[in-house]
Amino acid sequence: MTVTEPDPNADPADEAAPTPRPTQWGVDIPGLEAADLRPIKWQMYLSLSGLALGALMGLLQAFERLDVNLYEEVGLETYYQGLTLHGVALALVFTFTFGNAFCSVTTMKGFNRPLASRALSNLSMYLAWGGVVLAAWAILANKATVLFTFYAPLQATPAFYFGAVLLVVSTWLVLLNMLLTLRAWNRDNRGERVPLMAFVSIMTYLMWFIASLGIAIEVLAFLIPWSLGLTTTVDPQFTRTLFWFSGHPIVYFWLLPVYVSWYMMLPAWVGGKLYSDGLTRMVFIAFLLLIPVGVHHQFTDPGIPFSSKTIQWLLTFGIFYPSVITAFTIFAALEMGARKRGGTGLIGWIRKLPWGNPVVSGQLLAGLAFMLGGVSGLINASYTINVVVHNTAFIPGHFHLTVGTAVALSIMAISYWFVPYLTGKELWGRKAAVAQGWMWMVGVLSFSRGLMANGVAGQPRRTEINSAAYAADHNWGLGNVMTGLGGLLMFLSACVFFTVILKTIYNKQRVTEVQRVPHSEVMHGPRVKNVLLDRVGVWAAVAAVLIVIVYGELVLHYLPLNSVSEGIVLW
Ligand code: HAS
Ligand code: CU
Repeated sequence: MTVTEPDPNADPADEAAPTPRPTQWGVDIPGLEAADLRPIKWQMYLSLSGLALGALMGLLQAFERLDVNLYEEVGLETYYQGLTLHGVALALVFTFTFGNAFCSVTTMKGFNRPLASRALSNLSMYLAWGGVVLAAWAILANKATVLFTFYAPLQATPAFYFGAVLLVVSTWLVLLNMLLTLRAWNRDNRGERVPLMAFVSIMTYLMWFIASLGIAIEVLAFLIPWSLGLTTTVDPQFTRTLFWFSGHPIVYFWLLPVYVSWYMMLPAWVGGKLYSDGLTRMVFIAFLLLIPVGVHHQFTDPGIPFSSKTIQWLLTFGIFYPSVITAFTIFAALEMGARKRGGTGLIGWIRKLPWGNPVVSGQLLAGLAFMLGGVSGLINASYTINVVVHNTAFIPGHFHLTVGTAVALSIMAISYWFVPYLTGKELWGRKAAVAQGWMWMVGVLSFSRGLMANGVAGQPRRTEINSAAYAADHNWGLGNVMTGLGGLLMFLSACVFFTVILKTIYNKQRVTEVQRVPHSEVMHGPRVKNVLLDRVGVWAAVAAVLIVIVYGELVLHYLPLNSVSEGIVLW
């Protein structure tokens, strides 16, 4: 199998130039070899392992809402140990390593060349696996039941924090590799606009790199020395503030790889076009600039000045905006594609979208769920209404529509293209894959509705409800059943997903044609004069200045530190 797309760097005079060395099944990036894809494939396998473990814990949580407690049966000590596994496996492992794999490929496709350093790709993959094994051991040994936010003064064993560090460093190495590739590409293509697909991938990782510095300082300067016993006390409020500095943009680090797919691939899959090159760049730049909004997770925290809460509350409404542009852009692309396929009417065209393609239908459903996720995000972000929903079941209701569906269901749908791309195996069970997306969607609508209703009725989040003495005084029965049954359906959907994926990986039938990274056509742009939009370094500098202003104000009000808390172990 050889690559059929012309190599733009090839000398046109040299007709006989050999096509780039093919991989074992042939992919569409010139010069790419199987060894370049191997670390990417193993990042993806780690991601899927995270999803599997997280989904299993989700099943136990769904049963808990139905008053069936299975934790001891599977060898876990407590509900909270299961919840920690669930959060870490899904929010940190599944998402990060998918991004590492997927954005590496989209960067290569954008630049039409392999990443600059195969060694860095390999190192990133080994660090990710090493970190996850360390942290998983700590949690499974019940030495780190600190939930995915690991708030001090809950204190985990050092292995947990070291594992988290390695996983984060793996993402930094992916960025480094992207930047080296950008530099090499710039050298060969002086004066040209940075290809959009590469640009949005790099912006995703640049945003995350800057955002991750909060957690890096929290863990390296405070939590690790404290859990090693080198220091005895920490300031829980300050470490929490560092956590949320990264903890808000982390949700965009989960989301933006999916946005890369929605912008750069979905239009191609449905036969539409991406509306504007410049607007797309601006959306990703906005996510980079509006990093400092983490205090919207701390509206009810004491010790954070009202001024900081107000500034970050306003900026939170700013960060809502690029997602509204995204909704507009994606709808435009979908409508264009559907009308070309004969779709008519104000909304009747929706039926003409390629619903039979699991890669598309899963992402469409994920997008629909995200509209509800976005609305509930606005509810959370509204300073005064936050008091009603904060720390209630409403919040997991919100984030299972966002990360739990917009992101997770999109990743599952993308996998139906990506796993065949990485393995050269034909997708097994298309119809089952389509059904899987619908099962998830129906499941999450019931699941999140149950949580949100109960949250408004005062049900706390992160609580083993069936053993709470006060539960009997509340009218939470229906909500719990909706949550429990919805969660069960989501688990069954995950089972179908893994059946399809495993059958694909072990499929004897290889793909028969060159595997392509879908690439949207753009209606408007890029224009030569908009070159400022490509300046990765300039935007990083502007983002840094904004962060210093916004968090500088907070830190100046906050200091001196109040390090009074020794570590506690509640489990
Ligand atoms: Fe959030 C808490 C506010 C987005 C995740 N959020 C959380 C937590 C998580 C989370 C995990 O202001 C809990 C953390 C914890 O453990 O404590 N969130 C927002 C706002 C947005 C938002 C304003 N959240 C997300 C995303 C997440 C995520 C994205 C994960 C990926 N969130 C909050 C606040 C809190 C919070 C407060 C703290 C609450 C508290 O008190 O603790 C916005 O970014 C949302 C913008 C979204 C939109 C929707 C656009 C719609 C699109 C779909 C287009 C349709 C398509 C399909 C493609 C404006 C783009 C069409 C299909 C057809 C068939 C036609
Ligand atoms: Cu947030």
